[in-house]
Amino acid sequence: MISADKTSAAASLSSLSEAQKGASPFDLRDYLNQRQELVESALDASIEVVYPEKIYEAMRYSLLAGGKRLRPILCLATCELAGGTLEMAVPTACALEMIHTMSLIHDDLPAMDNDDYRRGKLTNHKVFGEDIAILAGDGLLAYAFEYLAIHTRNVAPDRLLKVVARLGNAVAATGLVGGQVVDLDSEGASDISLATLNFIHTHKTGALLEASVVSGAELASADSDTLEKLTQYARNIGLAFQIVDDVLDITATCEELGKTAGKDLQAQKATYPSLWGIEESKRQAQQLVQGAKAALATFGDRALPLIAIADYITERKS
Ligand code: GRG
Repeated sequence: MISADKTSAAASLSSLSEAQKGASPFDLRDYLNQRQELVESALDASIEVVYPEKIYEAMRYSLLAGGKRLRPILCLATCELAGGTLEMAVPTACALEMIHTMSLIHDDLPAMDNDDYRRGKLTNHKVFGEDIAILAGDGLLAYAFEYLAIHTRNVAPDRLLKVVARLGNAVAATGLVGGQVVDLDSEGASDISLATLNFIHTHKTGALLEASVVSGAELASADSDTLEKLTQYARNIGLAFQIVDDVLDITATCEELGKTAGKDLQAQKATYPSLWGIEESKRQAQQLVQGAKAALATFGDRALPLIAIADYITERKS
């Protein structure tokens, strides 16, 4: 797994084209709006409310509660970069958001982070109760795999199988679950090392972001060189994303975040700002983003959406 220090050393923009440096206009806002609309309508159509209504309503409540839709958008972007179509990647994009949403539902439970708000709304267990919230998470996780297996079209079966395995690996003890376990173990400890902090976040946050980036290209039957470069990009933005998340927990308001701000300090959690301070954390995030962009140098203008998304990660306010 990548460390912030190693990646920042690798950051070099010298080989980027003028367009990649930002000389050619790319309207990220317009791009994100269009992609978010596509993802919202695909997610809305993905789950019907049938008997027993309560569980489908709980699943839809969190799945359709907004959010930046970063993971599905990354998956769609890399599928296009690798020569695939949006249609090929939409079911996997939806599955990624289902998995992400289930992890948020479980993360917010009293047994975990015990949060009342998420995406500007009451958390799932506050509305439906803990029992149903656990089941809504389980339902979304299982349905994600069924959904992409049934609805994916025009993708080579061996590539689709690889995507299924990659998503499973990102969720399991090798990914989100493992990261969450070490995070829970580290709560209240004052001597968390950078290596442990990096382990937590490369697993809790980085694993699903990496799966989002790489699976899109995999669906388009990308070659191993492309997959390797996208993996480098993903690891850099994954860590940058978490560093920014930690900074925002200190500097942003509850309204901006749509969830309780200042939770890390309150829970005495080790974070990047607690190890490095806010300014150094921002500098490290910036360097990781430069490293992410450098990994895309050979793709030319095809990489413009991914480059703009990398910049957005450090500039975001929520
Ligand atoms: C996956 C089986 C399984 C269990 C879950 C609870 C848990 C195990 C893991 C925690 C994972 C977690 C909540 C990681 C935090 C990731 C993160 C930075 C979330 C915020 O992502 P954004 O900013 O949120 O993309 P939006 O709301 O915009 O989608």
